[in-house]
Amino acid sequence: MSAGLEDGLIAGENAPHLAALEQDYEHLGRQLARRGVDIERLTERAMRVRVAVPSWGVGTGGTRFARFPGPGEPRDVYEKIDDCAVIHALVRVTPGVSIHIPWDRPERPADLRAFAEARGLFFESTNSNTFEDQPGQAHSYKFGSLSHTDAAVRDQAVAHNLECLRIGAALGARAHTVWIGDGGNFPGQVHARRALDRYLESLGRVYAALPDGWRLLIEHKLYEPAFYSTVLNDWGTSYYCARALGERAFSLVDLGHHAPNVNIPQVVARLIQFGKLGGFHFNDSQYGDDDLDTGSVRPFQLFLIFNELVDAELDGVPGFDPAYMLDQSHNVTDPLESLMTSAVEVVRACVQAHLVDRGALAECQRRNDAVMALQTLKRAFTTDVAAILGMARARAGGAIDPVAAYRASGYRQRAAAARPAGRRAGAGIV
Ligand SMILES: [Mn+2]
Repeated sequence: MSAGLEDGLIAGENAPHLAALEQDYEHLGRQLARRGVDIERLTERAMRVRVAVPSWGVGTGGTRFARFPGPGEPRDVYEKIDDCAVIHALVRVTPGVSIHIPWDRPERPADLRAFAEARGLFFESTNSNTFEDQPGQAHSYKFGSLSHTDAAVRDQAVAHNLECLRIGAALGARAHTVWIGDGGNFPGQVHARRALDRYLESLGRVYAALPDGWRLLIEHKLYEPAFYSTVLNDWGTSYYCARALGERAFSLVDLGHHAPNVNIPQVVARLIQFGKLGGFHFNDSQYGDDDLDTGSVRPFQLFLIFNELVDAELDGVPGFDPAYMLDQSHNVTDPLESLMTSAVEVVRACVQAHLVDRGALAECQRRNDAVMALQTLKRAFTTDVAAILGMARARAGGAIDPVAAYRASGYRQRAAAARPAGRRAGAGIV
C-alpha cells in the first residue's frame, strides 16, 4: 500500500478550523496574560513534548478472554512503523518508537532503522520479553525468568536481554526496558528474598553490557501473571534495585501497575527526589492493569503527575530526564486513534501543569492554606488549553483535530485493503 497520508491532507483538513482556532487562541492568550502567563511560551513548550509510541500498541490488544482483530492490522514491524508515522504526522509529538523484542524483532536492524528514519521516526528504546515462551526456546519461563531457581533459565533470560541490547544498538536506541512476570501464585511458592537476589544478579549482567550512553529502565508491576507475590512488585523495590544496579539504572512507572488508591503522583515525586525516575508507560485504569487510553478515567491524576514533573523541570533537578512512552491495550478502538488521543492528553497535562501558579502554591503551603492550595491546582487543571494544543500541532505541521483528519484520510480503509487478515504480528501489553 502507499504508506502514509496523502500530500495536502492535513492542510486541507485544518483549513476550515483555522479561523476559529486563531480566535480561541487570541482569547485564551488574553485570559492567560491577565494571570501573568505568556501563551506563546506555553505553545512552544507544548511543541517540545515527546512521547514514544510502542511498536506493540498499533495492533489490536485483547484481554485474557478474547482478542477481536480490527481491519488493516499491521502484519510486520515495517507496517507498524508506517502506522507510527501516521500518528506522528498528525500529532507531531511522537517521533520515537519503543520496540518490542521478539514480537517486532527485525531481521536486518539497519534496514529497519533506515526505514523509520525515512519517515521521520527513530527508535528510542527496546523492550525484552521473558514473560512468555517462544517457539523453539530451550527453557520455559513458566516459573520465572531472570529470577528462576534454575541457572540455565536465568542464563537464557539474560542472553535474550543481551540480544535486545545488540539489536537496539543497531537501531540507534538509547534505553532498554525490562519487565518480568516472575513471581508466585501461592504463598510459599517463591522465597521472597532469594528470588530478588537472583533477579538482581541476572539483571546485573544485563546492566554490565549496556552500551555507552544507554539507560536501563526497570518496570515494576503489582500482580499478574503472579497472583500472590511478584518479584518486582512496587516502586520501593524498583528503587532499591535501580540503586543496587548502578547510576544508569532507573525505575519506570507504568500508571496501571500499582495497588488501588496508591498516590502515584507522590511515587513520582519520591523517585524524582531520589534521582531514579527513568520514565513512564502512560495509560489509565479503573480497576487494575486495565491499560485504558491515557487520561480517559483519571485525568486529574495525570495532571497531578505532570504537576510533579513540571515542578522538577522548573526547579532544574539535576539529571531529571524521564522518557515518556504510551503503553495501552486497544481492545475496542482503532489503535491509531487511541494512541493519538493519548499523546494529546499527555501534552494537555503538561501544558496544564505549566499553568500552576507555583509562587501562589508555595505561599499557600507556607500558610497551611489547604483550600487555596487545591484551588491553585484546580485553576490550572480546569483551564481549557485546547487552543494551545491545536495551535502547537498546526504550527508543527500536524492536525488541529487529529482523529477527524485521520478518519477523513481513509488510511484505515486503505490499510484494510492492503493488509488482508490472516497473519498476525505480535501484539500485546507489557
Ligand atoms: Mn508497561
